[in-house]
Amino acid sequence: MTIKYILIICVVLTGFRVHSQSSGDFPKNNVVPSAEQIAYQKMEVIGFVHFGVNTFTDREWGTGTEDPKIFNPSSLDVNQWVSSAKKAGMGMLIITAKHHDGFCLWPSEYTDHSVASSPWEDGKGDIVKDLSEACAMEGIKMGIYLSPWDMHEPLYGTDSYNQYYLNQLRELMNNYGTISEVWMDGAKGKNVKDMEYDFEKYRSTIYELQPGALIFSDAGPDIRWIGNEHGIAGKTNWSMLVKDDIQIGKADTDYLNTGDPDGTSWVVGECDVSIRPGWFYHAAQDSKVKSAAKLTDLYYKSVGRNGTFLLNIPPDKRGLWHENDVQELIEFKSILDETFSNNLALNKKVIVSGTWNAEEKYQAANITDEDMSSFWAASEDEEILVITIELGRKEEFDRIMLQEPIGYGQRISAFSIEVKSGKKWKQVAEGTTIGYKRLLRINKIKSDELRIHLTSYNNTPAISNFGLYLASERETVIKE
Ligand code: FUL
Repeated sequence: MTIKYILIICVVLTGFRVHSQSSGDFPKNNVVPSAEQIAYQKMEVIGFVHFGVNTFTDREWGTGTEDPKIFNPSSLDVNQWVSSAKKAGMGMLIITAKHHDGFCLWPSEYTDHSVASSPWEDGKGDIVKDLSEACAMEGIKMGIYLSPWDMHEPLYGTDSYNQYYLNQLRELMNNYGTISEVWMDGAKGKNVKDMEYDFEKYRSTIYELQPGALIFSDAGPDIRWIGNEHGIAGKTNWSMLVKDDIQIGKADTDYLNTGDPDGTSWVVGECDVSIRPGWFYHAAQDSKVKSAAKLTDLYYKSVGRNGTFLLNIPPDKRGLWHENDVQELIEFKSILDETFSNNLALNKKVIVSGTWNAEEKYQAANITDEDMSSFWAASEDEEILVITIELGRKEEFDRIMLQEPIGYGQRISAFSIEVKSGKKWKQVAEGTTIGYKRLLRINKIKSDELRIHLTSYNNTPAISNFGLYLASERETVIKE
């Protein structure tokens, strides 16, 4: 072979390589989450803290006429909340800095209806500050609930109230370190003065002062209400939404529950629920704390359906999370750990019919490596997508986990799972969306081989992780 031919071959080969590299990266969908939204979803479980004058009046909604002197927790200890939250695996705590009654848990310059007028710490205390310091110490994030509806503030109902709300937002966003989520509750009583909230300005102020914060409301823009207060996402749950037409407080709850496959913005669903019947502490509910098994069931219905689980634990009149609540929380975490600590599919063999651009980076083995940053991507235009997992020996299992690499968008809208039973294949589960995480509960079965069929998607599908587990016996609910 002459030098000339060798050169031509080299050029052609290099050319091919360059071509395959430049087209090598798996393309993203048009609608994808921000880095903050991905980090938020990975937290999975978040704590909510409803605390205020209602704790002392035994009410769920106050009146706005409460005397601040009634706010007097006898042994408030935010470290007890934070350390319990940490033990329960929570990544963030969101506090009701101001609930609908207008009473502020920090000494706001703009009202005397706050802890500054209470006997607690002789009016010199600041619960938001204490909590932000405790969270920073334990390495968990903090979020703020600041109710737009304010029953106490005389300006409410006038345009000047927007400025009052913005002033309080500025205090909270400026003085308490990093705030990771701001909760804008859409609730408002009947026969309340009309009030046009300037949500646009509220949002721009939050982003200006806390650029990494995510804003929650019915309409996002970053996190959306899941449409119920039971902690339950739709079995179909897209993280996309057409949010611009949604009116806070008047949203279509079914729409929020399932999201929208044609949505134009990424707005993750957050599933809020209280560990007790009420959001605030009532001694009469000490015996009605949700059991660890019930909380586990809700984990499957929130995190296991591509949402986050926002669980409220209200401090009591002492200012502590009640022993009953803490006990169930810790047990809940221990059940999850037991169930999910032994992934029977870890590093097991995966067989697929093709890989995107035949690139090693997107190889099938990424599905069973428990690494969320690696994934398998299907080859383009392939019609029938089957992933086979060989366990190498018979294993007993009843829980299945699937994850998509959501940084590339949410793609899959139908899948089914079969298990080899003798010489036959038996379908054990089917579903629609996957997203960040999909958990499936099936009856206990023994097998050494499974098949995942991806049957509908809006773009070439990809799977980040597949897991297989045997549930802790302390889980009582077995089926979807
Ligand atoms: C609702 C409020 O009215 C409840 O009191 C509670 O704060 C819940 C989380 O949101 O809209």
